[in-house]
Amino acid sequence: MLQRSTVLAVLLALAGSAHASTYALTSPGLFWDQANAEATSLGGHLVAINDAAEEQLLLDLFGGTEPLWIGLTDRDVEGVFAWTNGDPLTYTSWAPGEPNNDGDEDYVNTNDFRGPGLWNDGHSNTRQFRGIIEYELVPEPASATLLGVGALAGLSRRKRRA
Ligand SMILES: [Ca+2]
Ligand SMILES: [Ca+2]
Ligand SMILES: [Ca+2]
Repeated sequence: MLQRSTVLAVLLALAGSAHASTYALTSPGLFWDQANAEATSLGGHLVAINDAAEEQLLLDLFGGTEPLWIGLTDRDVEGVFAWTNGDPLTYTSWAPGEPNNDGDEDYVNTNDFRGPGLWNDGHSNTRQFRGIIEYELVPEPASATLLGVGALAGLSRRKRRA
């Protein structure tokens, strides 16, 4: 069930938004893999922060003090950080000295202790946070539906004429 705060966050995201995404938080106390799985199971993904404006929006929504998992990892190729949704890495906000891969850290959280919106690579299996879920609103299917309805209407007209 959606929490009231989650609903509010989504409404705020919609109200403010040049971004075609809405956001929510996962359950508390999850390893990165668990947060990733929960986000996916809910039809979203751990957030891909594509620019400074999106980072600021997340700070406005969720604050800057609670460490939160984001969808960035270098678990596939060490040192090559990639968003789980496949977006290109166009923006980063690493805390000073990060990513440092200290003891093989592959999973990224924002709101590192060094400051709001600053990222750190950490271990999935020792740190438990909530994660930020991004739901991307894709306008194309709606347009496609309208086009489809139009095409069907045209088809039925042709059928009637035939
Ligand atoms: Ca995004
Ligand atoms: Ca790493
Ligand atoms: Ca680190």
